[in-house]
Amino acid sequence: MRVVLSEDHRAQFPDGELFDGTLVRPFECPERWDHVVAALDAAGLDDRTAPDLVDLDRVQRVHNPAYVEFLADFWEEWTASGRTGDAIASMFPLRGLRQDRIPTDLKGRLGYFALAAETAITAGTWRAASVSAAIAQTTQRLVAGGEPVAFGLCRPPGHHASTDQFGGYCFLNNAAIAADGFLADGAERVAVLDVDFHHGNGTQSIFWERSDVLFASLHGHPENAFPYFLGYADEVGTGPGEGFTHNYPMRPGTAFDEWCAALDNACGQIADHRPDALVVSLGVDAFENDPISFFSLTSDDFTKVGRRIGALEIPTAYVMEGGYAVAEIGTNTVNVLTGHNC
Ligand code: SP5
Ligand code: ZN
Repeated sequence: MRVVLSEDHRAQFPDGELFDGTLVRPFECPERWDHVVAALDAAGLDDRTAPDLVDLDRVQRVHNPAYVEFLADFWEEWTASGRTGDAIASMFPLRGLRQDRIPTDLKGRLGYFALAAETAITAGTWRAASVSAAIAQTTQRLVAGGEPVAFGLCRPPGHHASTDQFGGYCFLNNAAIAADGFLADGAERVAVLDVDFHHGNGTQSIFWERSDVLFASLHGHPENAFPYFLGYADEVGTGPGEGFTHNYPMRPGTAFDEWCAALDNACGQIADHRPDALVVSLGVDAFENDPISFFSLTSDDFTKVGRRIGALEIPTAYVMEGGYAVAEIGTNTVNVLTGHNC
């Protein structure tokens, strides 16, 4: 299996994550990547490829150009204004406020484009996020070019990022960029399966009105879990997209039997869609010991997850999303990938 990765992810590591009233060391940290690479090594998955340069025209098929420009230019403007610390949004265009005006002031623009306050922008954010998107693009291209399956070790993750919002540790929606890339390369139908513990609100919103990209997500119920305001079972898409979004919210303590029944349903819906390609948002934070999540999948369960996805026999691009039990993230991720091929 081809693996696409880059050391440039290290540029994304803010000083802190806003958590329970204090700044804690970010859960989404560079060692996550190191543990995945170590597990890939141990499993003999050593066919490594560096990403091509990011294709920004394709990124802007998914993301608002003003948002991409904001991310690319933000840090220079932030430091030019005399600030030295990371940027954390604290005011958002919420209920009762104007959403049709983008402020000129930098903190106003920061809040306009932010989804959540836990995710800081730091000096290397654009570098890491744009290379992460490039990894998704290269992974997609390998699969479009005939590889049956490939893995993009994206960091930072992407599935919470919408067309014009960052948050949930995400800036550019790697999975959506890969899915759209397949369409740009001639696919008629694509599916995105999101097995990260958190609802893929960004991916859902990007494809909400479209019938060519089916989106299915298994996640902690929004009444109980981040991102809180999307991911209910009655969200099914709208207009031509109606019936092409499928949500499986599950309650605290959900174990593999229930989770896997949802996966089987989602896989059936994906098979019925007859996609030319599949993108998997591969978060492994459904793991029992994940520090910010509440499902109880075991490391062995992840092998069964990969086996079920592989049984679909659809050309598949895996992109890394979450997973914060750092010591086990590698084993859990590689178990999915090795399960896929057996
Ligand atoms: C890509 C991804 O997995 N993003 C997740 C973002 C979650 N950010 C908010 C974390 C808040 C965790 N609160 C959980 C309390 C546990 N006791
Ligand atoms: Zn997650």
